[in-house]
Amino acid sequence: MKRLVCVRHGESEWNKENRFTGWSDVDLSAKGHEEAKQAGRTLKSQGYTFDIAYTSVLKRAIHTLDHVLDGLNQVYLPVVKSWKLNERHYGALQGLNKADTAAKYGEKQVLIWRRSFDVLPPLMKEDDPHAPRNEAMYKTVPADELPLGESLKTTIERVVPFYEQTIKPHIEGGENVLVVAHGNSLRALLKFLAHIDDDAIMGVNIPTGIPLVFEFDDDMRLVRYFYLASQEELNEKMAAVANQGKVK
Ligand code: DG2
Repeated sequence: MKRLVCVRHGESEWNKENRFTGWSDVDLSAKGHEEAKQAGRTLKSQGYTFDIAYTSVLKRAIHTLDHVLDGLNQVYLPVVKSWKLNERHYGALQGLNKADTAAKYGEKQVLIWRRSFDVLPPLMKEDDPHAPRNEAMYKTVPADELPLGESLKTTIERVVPFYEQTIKPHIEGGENVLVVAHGNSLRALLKFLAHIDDDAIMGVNIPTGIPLVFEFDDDMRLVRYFYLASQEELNEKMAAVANQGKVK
């Protein structure tokens, strides 16, 4: 049996403040650090070990991975960081409070922006200092590859090729792979791996800090996937994510 384990980073400062985050490079909240440490303890207690880890270039994911590897006593592991695993770019919505945005534009519009398959958010301006093309951390990436806003569809278009070309060969080769990423970059991967259709993916919310395990047969067909948490905890954490787009 071949295996991939994914973890969404722990709660970030902007998750806590209920702000659209996307590629804004905010750190974990105190609760997020604890969630990340707990993810490491859960994996350790259930006997998981890894051969290689992948994460985004955003610090909330990197710091989560650090805690998880520490908990596993596997800080020595090779780690690959790629912008291809970054959160979906939330365009001009980045920084706005989700509940305030729902009060202004309506919960239905916010749900479309957050969860529709192919609707782009309002785009960031090219000369915005926070546009990835103007930020030092992306200076090695050609500007025309860097987004000003992404839908789930366009997020899939960069996450899935990265998975297929870079991550999957390691799983096929029998290595245990860990990916620490984001709510929507992981929804992109989950949609692809589990063949979730464009409508059903709208109802999928990924909780922070809970390991999500994918098991494949020898031909890399998905056999099953499951979270390492009780149904009660999952329901509570998934509902909390879903409710972030409601008027408070
Ligand atoms: C959240 C996800 O990303 O937001 O960008 O605001 O996983 O990096 O915290 P993450 C953001 P929603 O799509 O759930 O609103």
